[in-house]
Amino acid sequence: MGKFITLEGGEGCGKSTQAAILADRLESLGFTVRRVREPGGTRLAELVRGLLKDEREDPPCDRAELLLFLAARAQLVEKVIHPALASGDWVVSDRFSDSTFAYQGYGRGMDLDVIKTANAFACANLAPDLTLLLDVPPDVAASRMRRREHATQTAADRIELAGERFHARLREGFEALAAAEPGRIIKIDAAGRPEDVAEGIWNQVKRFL
Ligand code: T5A
Repeated sequence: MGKFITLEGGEGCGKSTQAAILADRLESLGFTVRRVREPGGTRLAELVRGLLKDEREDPPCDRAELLLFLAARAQLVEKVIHPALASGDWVVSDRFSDSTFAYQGYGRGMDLDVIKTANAFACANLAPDLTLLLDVPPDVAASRMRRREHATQTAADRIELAGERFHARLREGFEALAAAEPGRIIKIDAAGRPEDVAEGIWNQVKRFL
């Protein structure tokens, strides 16, 4: 089996940037790497992603939101992640189950035990070998998001607009998840330059080589 690495954190913490750097570095060492994002990564899951991020006229209620994230995950695990790991490839995922606990559990206030059971079913009990939790102070994340919105002329999506208190609960949620599983979830200071953050990540990943 290959290794399954996930990157987690709040909005604008730099996951996508770091997922790309990590995948490139692993590939340069000869590993075959499948890079995916959640929600997304298959045609069906990308369609669900569009609904989750952008549906404003009939936004999903909390239970529907949870089930849509899990439906997208089930499809990604079945069609992409499991086959890749089984053939010995590495998988680097931009978000996975911990986001559901943080956003739908701590953020929306849904029952964590319900999420645990439903999530285990959705991903057939697959858990990452290593999760890198990118931590940035909220003001740094907010200014990165503003800069990106300005540069790409895009607007914040439905979840990004959930409000300051929601995002503060997420951060607490991720902290609690990391404290509960210190062997798997490693917190990385992600406020610095991309190359410094990448080095912190690499120091954790290289023990799996
Ligand atoms: N969600 C997801 C749930 O609610 N439940 C779930 O179960 C799951 C799986 C996904 C949304 O869905 C939610 C969470 C999200 O709200 P998304 O668009 O994938 O939506 O959102 P994010 O995952 O938050 O991804 P983002 O692209 O918004 O943020 P990233 O990937 O963390 O950040 P990144 O790398 O794109 O960087 C943001 C900006 O900062 C710059 C980048 O160039 C970019 O412009 N940057 C830095 N600038 C300075 N220093 C650094 N070190 C920098 N690193 C990046």
